[in-house]
Amino acid sequence: MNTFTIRPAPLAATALACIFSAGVQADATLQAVGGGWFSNAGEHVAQNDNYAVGGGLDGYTRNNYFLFDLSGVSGTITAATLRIYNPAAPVTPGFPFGYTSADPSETYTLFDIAAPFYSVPLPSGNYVAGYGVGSVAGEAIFDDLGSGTSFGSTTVSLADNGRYVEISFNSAGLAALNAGTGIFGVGGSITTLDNLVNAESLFASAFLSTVGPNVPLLVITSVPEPSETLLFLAGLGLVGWAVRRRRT
Ligand SMILES: [Ca+2]
Ligand SMILES: [Ca+2]
Repeated sequence: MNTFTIRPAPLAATALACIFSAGVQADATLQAVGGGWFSNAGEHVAQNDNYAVGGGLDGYTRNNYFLFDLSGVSGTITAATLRIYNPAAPVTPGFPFGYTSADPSETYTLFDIAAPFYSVPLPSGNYVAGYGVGSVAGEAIFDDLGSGTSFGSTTVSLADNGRYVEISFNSAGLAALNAGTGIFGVGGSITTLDNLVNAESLFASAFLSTVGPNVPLLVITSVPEPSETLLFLAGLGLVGWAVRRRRT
């Protein structure tokens, strides 16, 4: 009986499988390099990196955005999750924070940015210029952030205060990420607002500059391009050929 004999062929196949799986998949976590809101009145304050979204007691509605630098990402992105921190405390006592709504839950949806409004960093170090109340260009950006192709959505509630809200990118979102180079932007909107002047908001009191270690993240999984995989397999083939030659 040789039941416990380890045969070389399966062993080699297992080793190759381990090398191959380690070679084809990689995870990367990108920190947001920008973020903020545009109001339905077209306002965006360049230096304000508060990324609150939804309806406010001031009667304005805000859509938000996040920017990530994809320049260090290679291969094809097969999965991506946006993780956005939602505060459990106000930045100033008495201010709204986190999830604020009379409704038990709201829906937060990610959207494409059809007309990119961000660019290389401005002299201020910011990627986005300011727009005043009544700006037609700012209103168009607000609309863009909350309409068009959806990249994914999630249901949020009071239970999300003090934690990351996570949204998985759908196939359209993944396609956009893979088409993106350099700075990539994604818009966000609460798509379950009523028509009343009240607070139905998320991420209130959340500022990129103050969330510190809880900075919004884009967690991605990628695999090498087919050409990279072919090179990798070609490399394995050469190793196998060399091993065989040494045995002969
Ligand atoms: Ca859009
Ligand atoms: Ca609502």
